[in-house]
Amino acid sequence: MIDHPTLKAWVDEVVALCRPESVHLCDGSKAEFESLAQALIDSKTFVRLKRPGSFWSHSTPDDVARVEEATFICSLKEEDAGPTNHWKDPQEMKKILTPLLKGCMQGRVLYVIPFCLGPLHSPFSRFGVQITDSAYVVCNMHIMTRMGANVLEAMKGKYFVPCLHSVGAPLKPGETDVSWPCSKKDKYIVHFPEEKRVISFGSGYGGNALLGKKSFALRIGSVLGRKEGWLAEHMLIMGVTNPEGKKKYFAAAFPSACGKTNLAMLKSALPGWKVECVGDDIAWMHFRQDGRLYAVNPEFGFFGVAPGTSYASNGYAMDTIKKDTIFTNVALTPEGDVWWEGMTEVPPPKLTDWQGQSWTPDSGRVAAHPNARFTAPASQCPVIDPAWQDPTGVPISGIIFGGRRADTIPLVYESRDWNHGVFLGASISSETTAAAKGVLGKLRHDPFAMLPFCGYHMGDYFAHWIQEGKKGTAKTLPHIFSVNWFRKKDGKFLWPGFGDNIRVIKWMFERIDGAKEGVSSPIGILPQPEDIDLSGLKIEKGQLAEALKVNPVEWKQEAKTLEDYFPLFGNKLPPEIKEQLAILKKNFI
Ligand code: SAT
Ligand code: MN
Repeated sequence: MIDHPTLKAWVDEVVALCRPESVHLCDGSKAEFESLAQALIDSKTFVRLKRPGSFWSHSTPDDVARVEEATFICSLKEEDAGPTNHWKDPQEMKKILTPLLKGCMQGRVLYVIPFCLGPLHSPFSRFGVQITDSAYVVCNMHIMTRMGANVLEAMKGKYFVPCLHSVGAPLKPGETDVSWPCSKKDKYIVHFPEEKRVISFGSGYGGNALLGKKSFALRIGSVLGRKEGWLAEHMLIMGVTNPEGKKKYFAAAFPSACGKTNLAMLKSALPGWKVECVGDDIAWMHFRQDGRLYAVNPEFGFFGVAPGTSYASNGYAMDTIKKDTIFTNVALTPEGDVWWEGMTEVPPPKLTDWQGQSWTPDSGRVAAHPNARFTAPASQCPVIDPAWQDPTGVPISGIIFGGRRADTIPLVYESRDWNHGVFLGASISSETTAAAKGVLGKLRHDPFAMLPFCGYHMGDYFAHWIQEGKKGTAKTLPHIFSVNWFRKKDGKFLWPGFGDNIRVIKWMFERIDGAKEGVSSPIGILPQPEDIDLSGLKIEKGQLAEALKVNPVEWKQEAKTLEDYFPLFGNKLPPEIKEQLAILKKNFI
């Protein structure tokens, strides 16, 4: 049945351990999706929406986000996981996982999903196979990855990354299933970087269960990238065209739920400027012989944060999700449509909330979970870039690093060179969001927005970035920028954000072209305030200057915070980063 000896052997092994009732090899067809969706309607996991091909589902309250405390990098040596990851000896971890996996799929179907990250015949793409006992996961994987019969065919004789997933909720004979099966007790998201394997147990939530995404494309991907000489990054990819028709591509790293999807599909507030989307979450990037960096999006869909998404904030996302979309943990309207906070100014008078309870605006609680998600095909995005599936990738002219910071970090500045840019990436801090379980709004260091996603020692990761930069020249390397859309004064945002961010991107575009001078400052190159195009924008006088301000008191503190943080990486901290930190400190004496 499975014409791939290694795959067949692995499936047999998992069947013997997990004891499913049956095995289903996914072909990726529309008919398959439809029949699984029907089964999910029958088990009350899905409710069919009036949007064509779309479904509503809601999880249990304990399975709504990534579980960072239960995420492990089980490298052979502890020091290879580094100080930012949870580590356990692989053999020890297997001793924990094997009893949990034993019989864990009883009464369930074991689905085999062959998938490809990246365009099917690209030299940069990689194969994986996910085994899962969740039809909900299969439906999401249909949207998020290239998967099924043609992938299995292309995978013949080739290597694949085995990704094993179970919701960890075996069914006893005769027991009826719950609408959101998951383990109440044990959750483990485990990566074995040397074996290049993933085992995820106990959760059905996207980031924990769609293993092509964070687990493979980032955690295992970053390990592969280091070994093979490329970069797996938590970055959106977007194409920007100016009024003269000149186009440049940018990659931008922001922590989860900080507006990557909105930036990737930005609707320009400046006439004549256009943004097109290659990807909204992950970039796999390679330097080519020409010394330029090229990016592919390993994914095939968007798993975006729903709350806050509206025709005002991201009309293209709203159009993307008009059909063939799975909604998880949003609210349901009596007409069979969806709603979430921020979608409309006035909420509907009556809803079913994300926990399945009836809701009215005076209920005193949110209708949608703050980390509610939509899963939608990238091809449905009205501004999907024509080159989004180009097997060679798109050439990156600018890299952007950002976080959610109420103070200190100016709206935009540029690094002096590549190594300084790597320092900017390494220095990102951001307020925590609902994308991960835990406290909200707490400032934490999140280097390169990769804190939860780097599959190896973060100090080695910084060194890998420095090393990769040697493949280009000052002429061919992308310019590196830092942005902060979230700076506040007196509790109010200083910058309007969303479609107006094109004004900042325009400055970057012109900097790359050598058309704008820039002002040298102790932290890097700032725009002259008149170089940010404010035409047509109602903004209070002095507000831009405030957003761009470098406050020495705040920066002394920032330098001190970084000085306290970087020793975490011990002798793996590259001298280039130490040098950049010393320059920053010196500039503020
Ligand atoms: O849930 S995901 O991990 O896919 C989203 C995110 O946290 O970036
Ligand atoms: Mn993400």
